[in-house]
Amino acid sequence: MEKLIISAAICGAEVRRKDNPNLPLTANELAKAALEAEKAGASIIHLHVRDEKGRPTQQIKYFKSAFDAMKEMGVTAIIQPSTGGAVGMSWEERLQPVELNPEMATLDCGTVNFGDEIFVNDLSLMRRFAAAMEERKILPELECFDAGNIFNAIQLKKERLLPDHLHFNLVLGVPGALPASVKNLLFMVELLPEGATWTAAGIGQWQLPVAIHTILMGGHVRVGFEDNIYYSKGVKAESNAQLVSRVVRIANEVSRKIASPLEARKILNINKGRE
Ligand code: KMH
Ligand code: ZN
Repeated sequence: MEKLIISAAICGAEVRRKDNPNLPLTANELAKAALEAEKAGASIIHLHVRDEKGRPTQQIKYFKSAFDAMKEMGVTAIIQPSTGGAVGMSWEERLQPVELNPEMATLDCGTVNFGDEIFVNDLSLMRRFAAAMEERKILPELECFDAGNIFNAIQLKKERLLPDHLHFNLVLGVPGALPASVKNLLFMVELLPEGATWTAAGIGQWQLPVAIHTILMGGHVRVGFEDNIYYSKGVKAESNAQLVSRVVRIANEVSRKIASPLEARKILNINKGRE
C-alpha cells in the first residue's frame, strides 16, 4: 500500500481558544504547532490564519507571517493554505493566499450547508479558483463535503481547469453536509476518478474512526484542531501533534508506513520547488 500522508489541520476558521486553550493562533504558535506535527509524522500542514483578535482572515500578510515563521523554524512539510476561509467571505478575500505561490491550496468543490450557515462554492467561483491555481501550478486539494461535490470536480477536469493528477479531501460529518459513516466513506471513494489520490477527514468524534478506516483502505488521513478538538470523549487534545501521533501509532500497528514530506510530494506529483 502507498505510504500514508498525514495532513494536520492545525487551526481552522471556526474553533476558538475557549473551545480548546491549546489552539495555535499567532504566526509563531502556528509554526510551532506545524513543526511539532511534522515531527510527529505530518507531511502536509493545512493552514488557516487569524488576525490579532483571533478572527479568521485571508489577508496575505497573515499567511506570509505564518509561512515565514514556519520556514524559519525548519518546517519542511507541504504548507497548504485554505482558500475556503470562513463562511461569508467574498471570493476575492478567499483567493488571496494563492499569491504566495504555495505548492498546494484547497479548492472547495460545491455549495453546502455548513451548520446553520451556507458555504458558497458555485461553479463560477470554482472555475476562477481552479484557473488561478492552474496558472501558478499550485496543486489543488479538492475538498468534497458531499458526494455531488466530486462531480463538480470532474466537471472542472473536463474543462481542463485541473492538473493531470487529482487529489481529493473527503470531509465527512460537517453538520448539513454528508454525515460521517463507513458506508458514506466507501460510497464517496467509489465515485473518485481512476488514479486520483484521496485524504479523508472526519469531523468531531468521527475523526478517529474515519482515520482508522482510511488507513486500512489505502487513503490518506487528515486530523487536527480544525476538525476536532478532543483526544477522547470529554478530554481536550493537548496539541495537533498528539492527534498526529495517534494516527502514526495505529498505522504502524497495521504496517502502513508514513510518508515523509518528500515522499508526499512524490505521491501527489508535486514538483514545484519550495519558493
Ligand atoms: N472554514 C470552512 C468554511 C477549506 O479550508 O478550504 C471552509 C474550510 C475549507 O475550512
Ligand atoms: Zn480548512
